[in-house]
Amino acid sequence: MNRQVRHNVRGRSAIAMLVLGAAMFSHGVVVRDADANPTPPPTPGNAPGNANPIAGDATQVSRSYDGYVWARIGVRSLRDLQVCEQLGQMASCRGGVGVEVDYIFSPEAFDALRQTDIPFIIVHHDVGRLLRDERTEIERRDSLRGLTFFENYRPLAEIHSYIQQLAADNPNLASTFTLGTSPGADGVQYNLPGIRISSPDLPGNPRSARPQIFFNGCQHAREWVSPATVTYIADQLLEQYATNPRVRAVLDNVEFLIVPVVNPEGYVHSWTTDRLWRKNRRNNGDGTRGVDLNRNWGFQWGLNSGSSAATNSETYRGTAAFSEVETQRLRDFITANTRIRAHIDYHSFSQLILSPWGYVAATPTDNSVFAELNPQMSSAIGGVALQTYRAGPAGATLYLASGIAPDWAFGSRGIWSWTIELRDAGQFGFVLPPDQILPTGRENFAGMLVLGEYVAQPFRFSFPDGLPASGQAGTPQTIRVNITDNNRGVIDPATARVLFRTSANSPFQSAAMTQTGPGQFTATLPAFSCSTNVTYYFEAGSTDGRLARYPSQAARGLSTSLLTRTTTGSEVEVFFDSFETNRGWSYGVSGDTAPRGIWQRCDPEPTTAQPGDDFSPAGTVAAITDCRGGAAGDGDVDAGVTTLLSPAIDARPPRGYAASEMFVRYARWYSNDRGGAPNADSMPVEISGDNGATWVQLESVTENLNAWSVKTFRISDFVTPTAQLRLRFVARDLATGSVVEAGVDDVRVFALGCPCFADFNSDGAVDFFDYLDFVGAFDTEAPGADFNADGAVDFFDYLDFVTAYNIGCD
Ligand code: 0X9
Ligand code: ZN
Repeated sequence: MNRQVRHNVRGRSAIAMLVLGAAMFSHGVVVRDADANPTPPPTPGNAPGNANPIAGDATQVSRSYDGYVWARIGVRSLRDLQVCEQLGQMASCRGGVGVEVDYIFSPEAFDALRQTDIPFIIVHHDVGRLLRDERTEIERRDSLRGLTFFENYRPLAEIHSYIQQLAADNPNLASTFTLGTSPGADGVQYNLPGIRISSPDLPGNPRSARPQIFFNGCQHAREWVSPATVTYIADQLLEQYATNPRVRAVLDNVEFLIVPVVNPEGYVHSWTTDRLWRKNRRNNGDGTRGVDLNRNWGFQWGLNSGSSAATNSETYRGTAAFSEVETQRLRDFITANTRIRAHIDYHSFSQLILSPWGYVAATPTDNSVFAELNPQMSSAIGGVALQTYRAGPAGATLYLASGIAPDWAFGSRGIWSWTIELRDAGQFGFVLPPDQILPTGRENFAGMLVLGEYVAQPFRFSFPDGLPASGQAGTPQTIRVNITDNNRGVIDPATARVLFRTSANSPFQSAAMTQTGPGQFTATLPAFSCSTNVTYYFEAGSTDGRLARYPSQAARGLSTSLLTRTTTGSEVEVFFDSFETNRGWSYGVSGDTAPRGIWQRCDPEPTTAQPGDDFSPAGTVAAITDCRGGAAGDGDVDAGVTTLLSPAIDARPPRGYAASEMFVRYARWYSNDRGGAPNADSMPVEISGDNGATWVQLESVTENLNAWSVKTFRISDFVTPTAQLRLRFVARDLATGSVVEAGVDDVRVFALGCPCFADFNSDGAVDFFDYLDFVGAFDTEAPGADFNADGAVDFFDYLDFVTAYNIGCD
């Protein structure tokens, strides 16, 4: 039905299309190639002018989208998606249930959509008009005097001659190369030229040894800003080499390989015939055309989640991995150039930076480079014209797509590889006005420079224990750092250091790292006072004077390029019981069913299942399920449960620590693997915030350490830390014949936070009510008014309180 509808529309607007076609020819937008090259298709290797747009397919007419509606669908269900797939053509980089997806509908299909209850908004009422307006604007710009290359969209031949010219103008820095040719379905041999850019040889640093970065544009024909952007990047690398020290430093250490159009036949088709064409032009032999090149790569190729086996689909993956000449040429090129370390495949639209994986909603096992660079590229791009480019793993951030270029590059070749979706965020989509080419190019030049600087730098950093997000007040913190060669890096160990500061206005201070082995260092952050926010980064220099940093853009003032660490207070104890005295625990409660092995407070005698000593360093007593020794099964829990129940504990944050987190910690012993029916039982440990009315499980102990083990829990993860907190340990022998021995010692409740004594009423805020409360306490000489804790309530308490109050707390 869909096809039928489209056919009718095509028939109805044939005249309009002829007019449009004639207009195109007479204005010379497309025809320039054909004029220059009117007869047979050019031969392989003949880069510019190789695109004869109308050769080989006499039946082509420009496809009209007159009256077609571009709508943004709120896809609520798979059913909504199926209906839209039936009726329209996806015009979106986003897809899936629960998100907005753009579709283009013929007038008839749009009527049908309106009959459904599927929610949508109209983005453009008449796509045909949008495309005509675009064409008019391109032609108007073409007729302007003094228009620069990047102020207009350019047909294939112009892009190719432009990179030829760039190379010719910059012979020391640039040369062209080709991936070979790709025979078009239209009979034209399309060349796949690219440009190679790097500084001339330097002493000890020949071009031929530098790591390479590969950029390609235009896997998808209609995404015109993509080839424009990568051509702009080539242009600006050459343009800025002499004046921009960052560009020069990158070109001194990296070689760029840039191929603007990897789907040339599709690109030409989008100029001459169907502006919204996506795939290549493969004749599928069933009346349909085109394979989606970005579903044809040989890594996780062929998954139905993320590609289609249907030839008429926009994401048709082809008959086999690398079935298409275009992807074969790319594969062979990447495989042959073993120095390629990084790659970006530029697309439009949606403003996204997408790292692997695309075929699954997961990150690779080693995601470190992507985790470091994604946010830095995003903020570098955002810093140029305040455009948001969200960054993340492709499958999880956007939608699943299998057989895509970056998955193959990273998964099969270990190349750090991204998809970047360029402008815009959905207003014009693929039909991005030409005045946005330059801004898109500029912001993406800044983004790719982050990658260039990363590949150029002499070292990579890694952290075997991870990076701390917090540290304790008053205690220096040591971090293990591994520094390995990234690009000809020979480390000068004296230069390895950590830099830190505690306020954005103060300069960074630094501390030298200590070398502990080859490529192994430790960095130590000094002690900070409670609640200090520390920002820091790492740096190391090579013997040839180059610096590497982690995060790599740390010195460039990007907010995403500094590590942060908060400083927490030390533990402030509010309850501690080592069981040396009787603090009111219940050793067995009513309702318990075990006849033997009941909890006791005692100095335990050893068995193979029971400790011979308590846990406390000083002291001898613990809570134990029957302290008697002997054989393993002597005095163990038998035939039921026995409960150790705490008294009510005041677990509220202490005065001055209202904003703290409260924790409970205990040492416990558990053994259930020493006799018959081993591992058949478990010991629930539960917590109550309401004096035992209701209980929440902290843990269910099954590990048979046959040793004391210390456990810590944040109370608020389970219950509110109230004045009536209770704990219970339920030792059970439910399986017949198993040996169960349990013990508990050194139960502690403590606060972790930064003291805030000015918060006199302990409501978590320092405000005028604290002042009133203090003055009230002071006037009545209440004990709390002894603010400096010197035993007397006097004027010095008042002064100290006012000082603390004026400083306030974070
Ligand atoms: O679908 C694609 O190939 C890319 N989007 S586009 O609209 N330019 O065609 C995105 C591929 C990124 N990878 C995943 N989404 N998994
Ligand atoms: Zn694309």
